Amino acid sequence: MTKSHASTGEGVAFETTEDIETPRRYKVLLLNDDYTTMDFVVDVLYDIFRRSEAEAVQIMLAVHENGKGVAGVYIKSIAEAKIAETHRCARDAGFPLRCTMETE
Ligand code: TYC
Repeated sequence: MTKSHASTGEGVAFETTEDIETPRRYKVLLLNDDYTTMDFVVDVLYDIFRRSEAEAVQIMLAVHENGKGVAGVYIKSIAEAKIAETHRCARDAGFPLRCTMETE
């Protein structure tokens, strides 16, 4: 049987903790507009951003009042996918709903 890396000190597999970085996180911001219905925004928050119904209503109202609000916080690839899905759903439904992302 060959010696394990742990016993020989060879290799780097068990010494990597110092160069593993925590992935940067991104806030996905929902933007207000005058045309998208409140119900549609609540559905997006529920279906795409996995918010509870109560949270979805609260976030939608905050965006309606303040112009923008955080739908969720994710690593980059997930944030991009959720934005793309939101824009596709909104376009398919004929609404101008937009979202953006920024670093947390
Ligand atoms: N302002 C919209 C209305 O009065 C509702 C709305 C809320 C639209 C949030 C977009 O991100 C949004 N129908």
